[in-house]
Amino acid sequence: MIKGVIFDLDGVIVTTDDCHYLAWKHMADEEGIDFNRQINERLRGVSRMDSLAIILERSTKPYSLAEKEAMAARKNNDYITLIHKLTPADILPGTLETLRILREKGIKIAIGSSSRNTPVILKQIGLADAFDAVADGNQITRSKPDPEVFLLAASLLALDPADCLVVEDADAGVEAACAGGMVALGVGAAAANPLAMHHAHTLAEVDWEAILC
Ligand code: B16
Ligand code: MG
Repeated sequence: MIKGVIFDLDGVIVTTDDCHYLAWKHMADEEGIDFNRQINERLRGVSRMDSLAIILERSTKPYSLAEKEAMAARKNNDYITLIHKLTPADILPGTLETLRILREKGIKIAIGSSSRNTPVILKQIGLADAFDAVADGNQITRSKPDPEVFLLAASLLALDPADCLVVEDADAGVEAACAGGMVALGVGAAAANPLAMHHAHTLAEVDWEAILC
């Protein structure tokens, strides 16, 4: 029986795809590295340094760890400028109604995000106090597809992972949920993921009665 729902943030609650894309693109252009929206899709749910490693697949130049950290920091500075423009209008369709339904049913709700910018994003969209627990990239050492962030969210909710459902837009996140012994609802880019037990294009389409029964 589902007692808790753990939401991924980027791509599920709010769309930050463009902010990530523009910030990585700026950094890649400065370094003369080929980067496009197709490669950006591979960064979904992946940590900042793992994202940089994917981008550097197109570079022949050897970068030291210090240089890589500086590149990631440059990207993040641009990204922070962009996410400070987010407002509650950027909350994805069906999100607020979903949170209301789950609260009404007594289901606990949490965030399980790879993003170290989770606190800023939640503040910008006015949902800083909307969840019973927040697990994010600041509290974990292993990024999705490792289940660490979702296991942390379940433990913060004081729930058994088997009693939690994870909502994810990334294949790496669906994999992480399954590896943690949770069922997944794939949305957006993960709407057709075969590992997810439930599927929907957006939260607005989800039949919670059917999922929670
Ligand atoms: P940051 P999620 C993920 O968030 C994004 O999908 C991914 O593209 C990003 O690289 C990662 O957060 C790290 O983000 O640089 O802000 O720490 O989908 O797990 O909510
Ligand atoms: Mg995501």
